[in-house]
Amino acid sequence: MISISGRASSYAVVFLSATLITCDPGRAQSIGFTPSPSPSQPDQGTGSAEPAVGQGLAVTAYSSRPGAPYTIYLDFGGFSFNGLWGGSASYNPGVTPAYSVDANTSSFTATELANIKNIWSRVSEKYSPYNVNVTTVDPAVAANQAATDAQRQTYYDTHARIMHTVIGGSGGWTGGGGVSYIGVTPNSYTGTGFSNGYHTNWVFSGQSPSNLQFIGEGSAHENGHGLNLTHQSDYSGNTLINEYSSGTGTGAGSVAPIMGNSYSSERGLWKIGPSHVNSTGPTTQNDPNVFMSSNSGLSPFINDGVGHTLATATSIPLNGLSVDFNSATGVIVPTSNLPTATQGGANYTSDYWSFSTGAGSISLSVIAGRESITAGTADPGAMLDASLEILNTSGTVLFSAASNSLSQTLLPNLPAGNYIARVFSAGDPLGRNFYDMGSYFLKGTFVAVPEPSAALSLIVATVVGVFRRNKRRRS
Ligand SMILES: [Ca+2]
Ligand SMILES: [Ca+2]
Ligand SMILES: [Zn+2]
Repeated sequence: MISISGRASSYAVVFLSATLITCDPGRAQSIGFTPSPSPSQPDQGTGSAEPAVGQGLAVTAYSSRPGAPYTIYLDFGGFSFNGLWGGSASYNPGVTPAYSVDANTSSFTATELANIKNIWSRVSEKYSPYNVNVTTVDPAVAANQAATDAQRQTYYDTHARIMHTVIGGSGGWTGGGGVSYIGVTPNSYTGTGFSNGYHTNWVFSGQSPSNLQFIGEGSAHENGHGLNLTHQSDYSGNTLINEYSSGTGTGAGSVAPIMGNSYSSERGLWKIGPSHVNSTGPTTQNDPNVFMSSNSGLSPFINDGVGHTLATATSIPLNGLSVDFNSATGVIVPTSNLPTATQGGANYTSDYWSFSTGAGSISLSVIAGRESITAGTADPGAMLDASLEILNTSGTVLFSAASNSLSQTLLPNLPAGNYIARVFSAGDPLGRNFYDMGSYFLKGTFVAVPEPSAALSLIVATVVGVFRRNKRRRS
């Protein structure tokens, strides 16, 4: 657990029709909560002390999967919430200022803009297996429904499959590192929930605005709630030890559940594990399975367009003799759209890439993660423990690199010929019940292939020339 603003930070979570949980590690408490129209809960703090500035600041447009059925809109520009969140007097969000590292919330610095892209990429990676567009583009603007923040809010709530994540402020109005309703994303709210702002959630970046892992993991976490997940917890028998599991801790090789506390682990991952639901004891929660089974239109997992069999291998795109890492990209996902197990590479798709090389030493690397910040370099926040094999065209494995490492490199000396590179998931090799899926790209260099057709032409031309010279001599 890392400390944010001098105290342990965590995410508050609100169950739409059940229980409000105010989450501070070690003293989780539950308070009965009934959503609107019965806002009868004790006031937990009034309004926001944030300055009313910075609303609607323009950010660079980024979209991870344009056209996907689900949208997670990351709103860094500031937002003025209209009314009481969920219709509850306990939740008076008021104005959230724009995301800011410095004291000026009325404009973005170059650092803040770079941080925004970094955070967007981190959240995009978490949702890379899913048909979700993580974007900084306001769908309400695209719909011409953004004359005011109140109109924007109405647009979000009345459209299914949208979440609006406000990233800014310190959250004094509710506490925790972020807050969201559970299971609201697939619905539209035009009846009892109308104007309650169910499609708006918050990540309180002001608590630690330069901690991009906190903000990125937090944004993925809150939207996990919107898509119907509760917390991944640690139990001893039926006794709750940590509501927010921090997995295997920190440092190289560490993993933690996105739906727990993944602020400090090497990887924050989707998990099968004991969840904490209404203090009733552990209930197994299979994160991606819940996503797929409870969000209409989200299934199936995405198809990255790379051949998934030997026979349908995709040619590795090249720049000369080097792999074109900008387009040699893919996403490894579970083979089942309702996955039941994390362990074993066979539970995930493989990507088959074909290439030709001349005789000699080649290099080929699979690098886990996205590369939207610097092409050819992994963005922070990669999820996949990638593995790599080189096969002959009959499918026999010639070389393999499959250590407990996110990225792998092979440097074989190959006879000239055609080969297949297979990228696949290590498949939770340590059996920790974390899904090993996510994006990757390839890098590498091959050896020039001899040009048989050109050489043949040369030979023919030479023979013809010799023949003609001979004829001339005779004549
Ligand atoms: Ca600023
Ligand atoms: Ca690996
Ligand atoms: Zn939470």
